[in-house]
Amino acid sequence: MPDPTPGTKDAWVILPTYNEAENLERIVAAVLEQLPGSGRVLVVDDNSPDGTGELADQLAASNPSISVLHRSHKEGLGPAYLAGFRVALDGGAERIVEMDADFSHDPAYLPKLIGAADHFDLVIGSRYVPGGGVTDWGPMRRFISRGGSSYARLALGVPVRDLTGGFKCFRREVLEAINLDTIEARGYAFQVETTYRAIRAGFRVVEIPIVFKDRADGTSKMSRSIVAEAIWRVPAMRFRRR
Ligand SMILES: Nc1nc2c(ncn2[C@@H]2O[C@H](COP(=O)(O)OP(=O)(O)OP(=O)(O)O)[C@@H](O)[C@H]2O)c(=O)[nH]1
Ligand SMILES: [Mg+2]
Repeated sequence: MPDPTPGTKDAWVILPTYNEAENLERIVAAVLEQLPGSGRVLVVDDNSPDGTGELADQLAASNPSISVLHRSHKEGLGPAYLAGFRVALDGGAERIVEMDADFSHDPAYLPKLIGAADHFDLVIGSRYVPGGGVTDWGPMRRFISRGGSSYARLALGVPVRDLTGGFKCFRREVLEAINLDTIEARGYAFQVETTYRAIRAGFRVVEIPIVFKDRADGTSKMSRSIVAEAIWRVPAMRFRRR
């Protein structure tokens, strides 16, 4: 039977944070504003030196829709999301959203992203389909991002245009099926790997256009090692036995 109202299944938005004190309170509020009453925000903080974790605790103390997962040290986005996925699945989440905490991913897209998961198993907010894009990035960053997505698409032989993006909504069945325990990727490769595994497992994947904005506050955690990891890990995924 179809859902009575689209996009109202229990949705958890996971916000990984490392030194996002300048953004946290505003991003959490902006996310909750876009979610139905049953929606939740889970902040996954890797012991940020700037106090993001304590700030998140304060927000959680005053709002039952907010929870915080504290991890002892910075390990990259992948392990933070994996820990967050497990908490969300244990908590009964039906839809699990990945999203940056730095306003690069506009919370206004959330209803569309989550709503599309009524008809698809994985919804990708995509910079590289018609209507999507990137603002504020210089030519080098654009080149790395576009080149990275094309590289991954060709190496894996899948039709997805934006494989490295991190604004995605999974139905819980996907995360239950793709064996989270064997995902080791930490950076962009993590985004590629979750999408690739979903496709290989036969799930329906769709891209909906988003315009990605450069962060206005706080500092980037993008590094050469994150790019390097993606370069070797992505082709390795294809040859890995399931
Ligand atoms: N928990 C946790 N969060 C992280 C880690 N690395 C990055 N993040 C968060 O993941 C999100 C994306 O990281 P960014 O630093 O914005 O990376 P990016 O979007 O590739 O880089 P910019 O566009 O330059 O901001 C942000 O919310 C970060 O705070 C990490 O090691 N642990
Ligand atoms: Mg960012």
